[in-house]
Amino acid sequence: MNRNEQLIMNALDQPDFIRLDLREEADSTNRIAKQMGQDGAPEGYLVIADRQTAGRGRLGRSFSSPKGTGLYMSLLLRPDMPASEAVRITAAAAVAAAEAVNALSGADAGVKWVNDLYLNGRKICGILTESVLGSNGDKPEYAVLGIGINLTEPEGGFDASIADKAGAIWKRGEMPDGFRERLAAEIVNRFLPYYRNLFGAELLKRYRELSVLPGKEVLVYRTFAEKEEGKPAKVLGIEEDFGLLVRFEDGTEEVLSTGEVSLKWKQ
Ligand code: BT5
Repeated sequence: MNRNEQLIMNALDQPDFIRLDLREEADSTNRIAKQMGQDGAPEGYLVIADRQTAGRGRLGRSFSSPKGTGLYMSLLLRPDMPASEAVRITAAAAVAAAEAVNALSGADAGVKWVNDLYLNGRKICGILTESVLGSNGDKPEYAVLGIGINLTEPEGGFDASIADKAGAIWKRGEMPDGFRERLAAEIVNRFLPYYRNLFGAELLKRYRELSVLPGKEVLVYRTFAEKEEGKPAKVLGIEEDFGLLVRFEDGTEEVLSTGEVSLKWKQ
């Protein structure tokens, strides 16, 4: 075991649950973990890469993953629940990641529905849960939870395409040694109890407490087409199924569900 592996394993509450695979480079840690799921690996396989050459976001978008400045990790899960409830895994990861970031850095990161963390108005983390259906019914055969976090700003800044929205936990040069490894372990430590109780009240409560959107004005996009004009709405809250309750300008209310809309948060 190298030093970084040791740092992570030593910081885990349940090291026996995790099979750690640390890599210098990956195309996408989610792709690797999905392959492991396909090959029959048990729940708990965790792959972390120092950089990704083809980091993925939702809906074919990409996640910028430069070397040495971020935490890019994917955890293989075999959840015992309907695939339609996969949003709960994303929610559990968002809460766990926000709690871990804040506990270890003293920051005040919040959750932007449904799968992002924001700090000082900038996106510092994106989460991508991919579940693959089995042959029998609605239960996923496996799911992969992918988390990407910007620890520091890359040398020369973020890619031009995300420079106006991306942020990082630390200013360059201020990140403590071993932070990436401690953060990875802390996220897993905090995620597992929520994961084992995805329908419990605590997850919903913490998700609501950490959410930054309630009370805010947003623009709702339904098609993801570049030219679509967002429809202004006010966020009223988070529903029990993790849908987002909004009120449009004409007074109609609607619960938005993940995957169907994207939002622009007007600050
Ligand atoms: C996400 O998608 O934010 C989910 C990202 C998940 C990344 C992790 S890294 C480990 C694992 N392996 C993978 O291949 N993926 C997962 P979405 O909500 O669709 O947001 C994508 C959008 O965020 C892009 O279109 C950009 O606008 C923006 N973006 C891309 N890279 C970013 C970064 N490093 N920081 C902040 N914003 C970024």
